[in-house]
Amino acid sequence: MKRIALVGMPNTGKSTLFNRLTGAQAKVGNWPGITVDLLSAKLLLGDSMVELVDLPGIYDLRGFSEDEHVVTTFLRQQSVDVVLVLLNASQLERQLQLYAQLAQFGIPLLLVLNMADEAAALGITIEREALSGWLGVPVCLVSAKHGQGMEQLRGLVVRALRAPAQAAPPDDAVIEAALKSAVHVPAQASHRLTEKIDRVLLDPWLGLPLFFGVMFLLFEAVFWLGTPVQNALAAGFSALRAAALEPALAAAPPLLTGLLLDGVYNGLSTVASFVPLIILFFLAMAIVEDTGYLSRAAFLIDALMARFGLDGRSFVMILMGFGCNVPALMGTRVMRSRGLRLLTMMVIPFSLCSARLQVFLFFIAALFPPRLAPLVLFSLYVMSIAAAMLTSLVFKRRFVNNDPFVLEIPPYRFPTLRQIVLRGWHEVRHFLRRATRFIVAGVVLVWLLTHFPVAAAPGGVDTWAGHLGSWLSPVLGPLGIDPKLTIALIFGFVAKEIVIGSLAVIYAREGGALVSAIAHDVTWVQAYSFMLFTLIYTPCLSTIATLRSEAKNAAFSVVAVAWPLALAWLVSFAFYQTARHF
Ligand SMILES: Nc1nc2c(ncn2[C@@H]2O[C@H](COP(=O)(O)OP(=O)(O)OP(=O)(O)O)[C@@H](O)[C@H]2O)c(=O)[nH]1
Ligand SMILES: [Mg+2]
Repeated sequence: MKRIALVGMPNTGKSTLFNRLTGAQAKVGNWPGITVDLLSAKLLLGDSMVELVDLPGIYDLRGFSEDEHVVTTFLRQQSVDVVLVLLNASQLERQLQLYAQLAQFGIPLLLVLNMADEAAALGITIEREALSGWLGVPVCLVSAKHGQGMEQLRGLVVRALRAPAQAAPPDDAVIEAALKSAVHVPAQASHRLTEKIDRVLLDPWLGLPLFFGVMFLLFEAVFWLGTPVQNALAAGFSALRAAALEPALAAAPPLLTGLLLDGVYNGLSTVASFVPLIILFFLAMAIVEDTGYLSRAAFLIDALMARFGLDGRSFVMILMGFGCNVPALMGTRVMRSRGLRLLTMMVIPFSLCSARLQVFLFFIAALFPPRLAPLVLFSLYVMSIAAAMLTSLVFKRRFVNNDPFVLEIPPYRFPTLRQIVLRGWHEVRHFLRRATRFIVAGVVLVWLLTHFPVAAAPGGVDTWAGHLGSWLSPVLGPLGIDPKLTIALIFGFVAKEIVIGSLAVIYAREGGALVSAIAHDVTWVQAYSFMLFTLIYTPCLSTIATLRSEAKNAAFSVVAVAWPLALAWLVSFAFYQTARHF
C-alpha cells in the first residue's frame, strides 16, 4: 500500500486535514504540540487504498526534541511515497524554510497551503501556479477546517502517486524570489479581532485574574447545567432497579442477586449518573483550548512558573492533565530540555483528572450544600495546582530547565460545532471505555472482599475487606479515613473510576440512598480529607505506566509514585487534625 505523510510546523492544521481526509478523530487543538506521536489511517484515493500518516508538528528538521525525532526517524526509516508539506498560508514567509529542508530528503513532495480562509481574511493572495512554477512541485490552497480545496488536493495526490516527481531543493534565493512574485501580503496584515481581544485578555495586570475568573464561571455553568440532569439520571436508575430488575431477579439465589444488583448494577449506575457532568466539563475545556485561550494562559503565567523551575508549556500540560494525565504526560515530548520534561512529568499527576472529578462530585453532593459545591470543587483545583507547585519547588534543583520558552500565540479560532462535538465525543468515549473496563472488574472484586468469608456479616469487620481496612487503620485513621473508605482508596490505586463504584458495593446502596448513607457515616471534614488524599496520591496504574515508559528511568518512576503518597498523607493529616476541632 502506498503511504503518504503529513509534515508541517505545529498548529498548521495537519490533524484537522487528517481527520477531514480519513474520517478519523485525531485530537485537534489551537495549541502547538497537540500531536506527539504517529497516527495513521487508510483512505480511498482514486481507485486504491492508501495510508495517510499524521505526524507531530516540527519547526526544524534539525531539532532534537522527542517529537522532532519522531518525524525525522519516520522519514528516514519508512518508505513514504509522497509527503504533503502543510504550511500555514498566512505565514509562508516563515514556513517555506521547512519545505526547503524537506526537499533534501529526496521524497516526492506536494505543497499544501492550509488556512486559506484566514489568509483571505487577512487580504493575502497567493498565486498558486506561479509558486508551483518557482518551486517545481504541485501546490494547492485548502481550508482543512471548512473543507475547501479537498477535491483539488485529492486529484493532486493521485497524480503525484501515479507519476512521482522530485523537485530540486530550492536555495534561499529561489525561495525569496518565489515569495516575492507569488505571494502578496498587504502592508497591514494582522488579525484585528484577535489584537483587540488580546489587549484585554493579555493585559499584564488583568490577564491572569481574568483567566481564573473565566475558568471559575465555566465551573459554575457546568454545575448549574449538569447537576439537575445528574439527579434525574440517578433517580431513573433507582426506579429502574426497583421496578424491573429486583422483580426479575426475585427467584435467583441471594448471593447472585447481591453480586448483580448491589455489585455490578449499583457500581455502574452510580458512575453513569455522573457522565452528563463530565461531558459538560469536557466541552467547556475543549472550547477554552480550541479558541486559543489556553496558549494565552501559558504566556501569561510563564514568568510565574519560571520561579518554580517550570514554564508556560508546563502549565498548559498541567491544565491538559485536568482531562486525563496520560496524554498530558505524552505532551511533554515537545520539551527539549530533559530536566524541564522530567519536572513537568513529576507534577502532571497532581492534575485533577476527570476520574477524580467524578469522585469529588459525588462527595461534594453528599456532604456540602449545593450553594457551596462549585466553591469546594474550585478549592480542590487550587489544591491540585498547589501540590504541583510545591512538588516543583522541592525538585527543581534536580531537574534544571535549560531551554528558553518560545511560544507562538495563535490567533483566536472559533471551533466549528463539528469540532466541538467530535472532541467531546472523543473524551467521553475514552472515559466510558476506561470506566466500564475498570469498574466491572473492580466492583466484582470489592463485592467478593466484602461478602467473604460467607459466615461474616456482609461489609462487616470480619470480611476480608474488614480485615484489610483494620490492618491499614493505624495509617489512615489519623486522616479520618474509615475502613470503608480505605477499601475504596485501595481500589482507587488501580483507577479512580472504581472508587465510587466500590462505595456503592460496600454500602450496598446506589444513587440517592448511597449519598445519604455516606452523609450519615462521614463528616464533611473526613470527606474533605478523603478527597485531598484521593487528589494527591497515585493517580492510576495507566499514569504510572506512562510515566515509566516516557521517562525511561526506573528510579524516577519510583520517586514519582512514592512522593505523592507521602505528600497525600501529610496534607490530609494536617487538614484533618486541624479542621476536626472546628
Ligand atoms: N481557520 C482555520 N483554522 C484551521 C484550519 N485548519 C485547522 N485549523 C485550526 O488550527 C488549529 C490547529 O489544528 P491542528 O489540526 O490541531 O494542527 P496540527 O498541525 O495537527 O497541530 P500539532 O499537532 O500541534 O502539530 C485548530 O484550532 C484548528 O481548528 C483552516 O483551514 N482554517
Ligand atoms: Mg496534530
